[in-house]
Order: sequence, then C-alpha cells, then structure tokens
Amino acid sequence: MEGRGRGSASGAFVAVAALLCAAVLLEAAPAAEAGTTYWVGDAAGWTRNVDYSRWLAGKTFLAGDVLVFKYDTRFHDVAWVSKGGYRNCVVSPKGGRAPVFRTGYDSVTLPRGTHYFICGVPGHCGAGMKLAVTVY
Ligand SMILES: [Cu+2]
Repeated sequence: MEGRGRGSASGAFVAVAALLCAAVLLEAAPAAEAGTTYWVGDAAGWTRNVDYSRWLAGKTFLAGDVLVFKYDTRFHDVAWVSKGGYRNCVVSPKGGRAPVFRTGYDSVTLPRGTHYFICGVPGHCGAGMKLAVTVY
C-alpha cells in the first residue's frame, strides 16, 4: 500500500514535469505546432462590425493555442498592443514593442496572460476591431 502510494506520487510528479516541459516547448514552438487553432471571428474573420467579445464567449484559451486573423490587407492589420492601447484604441507598445501583423493571414501563438489585439487602421478599433484574450 505504502509502496503503491509512493509510486503514484512519483508518477504524478513525472506527469507534472512532462506538462511543464510541454508548456515550455509550446511557448517556444512555431504557430503550427501547438494547441487549438481559433479563427478569429469564424467565417466573418477580422473585420469591422463584428462583436469579438461575443465571439470570445464560452471559449477557454490555453498557452500554445493559436489565433488566426484572416482579413483583407487593403483595409486592415493586426496590432498586439498593451491594455491601454486596447482601451484607448491606439497602437501602443506591449512590453516595449507593438508587433503589427499585415499578411492578412496572421497566426499568433498565445502565451499565458491577457493579450490585446486591435486593428491599427484609424477608426476600426472603435468600430469593434478589438480583442482581449485571457490565456491560461
Ligand atoms: Cu481594420
């Protein structure tokens, strides 16, 4: 009994260690490798007049999950901004930089924490092109 208990405890430790390693790998891995892929806005994609808070409802994001922003590059982009940038709809740096994506088909692998994305084209964030994602 005691030996069995010890065995499962070390088994649990191995499982936790494996998960930690996996989490580290997921963070380092390129977008294609890890987690669940979410198409932002589903069929509508990344555009004006979509309620992205509604799109987020009921979804749980884990580190390593991938957001794909699909949009027409003539009209939109995607900026990964600070909380203040999100709130005020300005492309303001997150951690000293504000990555801006412009391919029209941008994959972002999510680290833990809360992350904010807006369209940097004037007026678009105010028209709803903003997304705040909490990642566990
Ligand atoms: Cu836009």
